[in-house]
Parts: sequence; structure tokens; C-alpha cells
Amino acid sequence: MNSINYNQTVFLKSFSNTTNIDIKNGIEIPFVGYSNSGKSSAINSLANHKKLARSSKTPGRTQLINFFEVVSNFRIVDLPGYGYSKFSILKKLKSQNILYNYLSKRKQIKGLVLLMDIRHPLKILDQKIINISVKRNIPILILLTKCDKLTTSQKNFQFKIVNKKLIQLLDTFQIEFFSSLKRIGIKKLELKLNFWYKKNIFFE
Ligand SMILES: Nc1nc2c(ncn2[C@@H]2O[C@H](COP(=O)(O)OP(=O)(O)OP(=O)(O)O)[C@@H](O)[C@H]2O)c(=O)[nH]1
Ligand SMILES: [Mg+2]
Repeated sequence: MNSINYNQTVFLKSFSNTTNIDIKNGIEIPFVGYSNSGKSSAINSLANHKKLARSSKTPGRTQLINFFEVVSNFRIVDLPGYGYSKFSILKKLKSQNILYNYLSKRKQIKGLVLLMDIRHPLKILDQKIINISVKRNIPILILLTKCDKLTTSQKNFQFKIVNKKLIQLLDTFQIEFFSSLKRIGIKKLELKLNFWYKKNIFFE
């Protein structure tokens, strides 16, 4: 099989909750993380398309479950971020519920990209996502985002902390530095997505 061209990724459809999702075939990889961690930007960098997924300086930009098709039967999913402090409790709970429901129920999920700002990794809701993935046996790729904001030694320090904590939570995992701004880690992300695609699509 030729390698996948992520530049051809197109927007497919948005949904306000899991029960509305009418896409059945194929596999999908959600991008999950705190609000403002850089999920939409990462999808745009991967696809080499500045406005594919809506990114914004204001946290809470993504409020729906947004599906993008990479190739037929292979999707990436941009989700609302969690933890935006200016949202009301009710709005926060609603968007967290959308996320937990989606992650707990969708059988099409075959891998998960967890994005964490390298300066604030593994906060409480990140750990909750990890627990859901462990329960469902969904493999995780961790991206330490906005790594352009730190020096090499600061980056390595953060990496070690995350690695040490994850060993206690997960059997297998992969952690990568990532920067949409400096285009760091995009190849690693592509390789992982390719791997999940090839591993699962033939069994469809
Ligand atoms: N310095 C730097 N800034 C980044 C990077 N990636 C994203 N940002 C900025 O961080 C802010 C949030 O990015 P988004 O991609 O919208 O974040 P998100 O996780 O999709 O946020 P929600 O939709 O609210 O959940 C924007 O101002 C981006 O320009 C990066 O690699 N480096
Ligand atoms: Mg977003």
C-alpha cells in the first residue's frame, strides 16, 4: 500500500453528540486534550491546511465532534477540549459528557492522540482519558505540544516527568515532542496514524 497523503484530508461532518453520529464503516482516531492544548492546530499541521479545523487563541473554540476523512474509511476526529475555566459548570459538564460518551462507546476508535501542553502535562482530566483508553484497550500516542516554548533541557525535564508517571498508568505508550508552529513531531504523528490504519483496516 502506498503511504497515506494527509494533505488530502477533508472535512466530513460535525455532530453535537455521539448518538447522532451516522458514520458506521471504517476506523477513526480522536485528538483529545485540554482546551487550548493545540488539537485543531495539530490537525491543520498534519493536513498542511491552515483552516481545516478551527483553531483559536480563545479556549473553547471547538464545540462539536468534528470528523475529517483522510482516505476512505479512515478518519481523524477533532473534539471539544476539556477544562476551559470560563465556561459555566453546566457547559463544562456537557462537553465532558459528550467526550466521555464518544470515547466509551465508539467501536470505530482504534487509537487515540492525547495532546498536552508540554508546560502543563498529565492533569486530572488527562488521566481520566487515559483510564478510559486503558479500559477499552485503545492505544495512545502522547503529544507534548507547544514544545517551541521551551529550551531543550526544559523539554527533556518535562519528558522524563511524563514518562515516569505514564509507566504507572499504561503498559505501552509513545510520547513525542510536538509543535505545530515549528512543525516538530508531524512525521512521528503520521507514522503512528499509518501504523494504526494498516493494523486495523484489513480486518474491517
Ligand atoms: N507556540 C505555539 N502555539 C500553538 C501551537 N499549537 C497551537 N498553538 C496556539 O494555541 C492556541 C490554541 O490552539 P488550538 O489548536 O485552537 O487548540 P485546541 O486544543 O483545538 O483548543 P479547543 O478547541 O479550545 O479545545 C492557538 O492560539 C494556537 O495558535 C504550537 O505548536 N506552538
Ligand atoms: Mg479545537
